[in-house]
Amino acid sequence: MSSNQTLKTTLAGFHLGSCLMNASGVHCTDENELSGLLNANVGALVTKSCTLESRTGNPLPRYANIPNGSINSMGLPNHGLAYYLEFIEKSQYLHNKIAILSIAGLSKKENLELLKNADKADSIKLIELNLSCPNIPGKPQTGYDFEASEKLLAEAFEISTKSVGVKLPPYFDMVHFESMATVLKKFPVAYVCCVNSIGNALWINVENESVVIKPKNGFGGLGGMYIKPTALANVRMFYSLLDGVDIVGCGGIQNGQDAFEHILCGASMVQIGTTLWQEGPACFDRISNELSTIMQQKGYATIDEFKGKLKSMN
Ligand code: RRO
Repeated sequence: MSSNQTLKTTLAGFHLGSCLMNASGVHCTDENELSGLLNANVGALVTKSCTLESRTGNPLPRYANIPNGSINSMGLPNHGLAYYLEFIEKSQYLHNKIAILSIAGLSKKENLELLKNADKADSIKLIELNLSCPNIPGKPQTGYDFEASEKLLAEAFEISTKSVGVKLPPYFDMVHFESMATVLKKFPVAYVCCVNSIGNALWINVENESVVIKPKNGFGGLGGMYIKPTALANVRMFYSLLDGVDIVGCGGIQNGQDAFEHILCGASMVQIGTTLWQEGPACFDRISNELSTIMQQKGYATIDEFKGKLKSMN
């Protein structure tokens, strides 16, 4: 990295050394993976979304790499809240990075219980409430139900004294962007992460005329290159609609240019999912270098100089 380019950012008031981090679900389910992120070139890390008790998740194979992307139906496999609380407690004074706890209860009641328990842990500074898991058979994505989202957030912000951000599903309709923004404006959300995988996609292996993952007859969350334009649109819309709320961009970031585009749309931080799965934590060095080079070529010393500054044509 060139010495006068910096990828420093702030997220929910926390000053971070880099605007890159993992996307929840990738390289963050067990302690080994999480430790790998503590040692990686990231400004923050987020745990696998957790439930109160551990879960084995959906049957294998439940993740497949596809050309320039991924499809998954993991089904929320995780070690349970206590495991992630313990990891964050142990690592809180290490490595100068913030560790974000991601939670994804299977009901409002479970989400509130997760928040109540996390509230007792001093080491927890920031929580990502996942409103968008697409892979639990029979459970809709909360973020597509605006009334349910509002009810959950009302009680969540009543219970929690922590900073709480939300991870949203992708939206595809202007009315839906506005409906969710109207809900979010009622609460002191610490940040908004756009987007989770595009739910219930289907990838086909033509050679054997088969789906490529086992759960849900092959339906799963799509990640990678295919979702970048949708992710950018979501980042841009929520950046515009939610004045002053930090946006975290996630979706289709394979290289420094993709990260640059997310920041140009308004992201303060970017999460890497599919690329991290495929390359491991070394991807953060590569993408940091590529982003710094683009910034240098364009004469930007900090990300704040271009964050949100996407130009319109009129
Ligand atoms: O575990 C999963 O199946 C999963 C989750 Br919780 C999520 O939020 N997003 C995703 O693509 N997979």
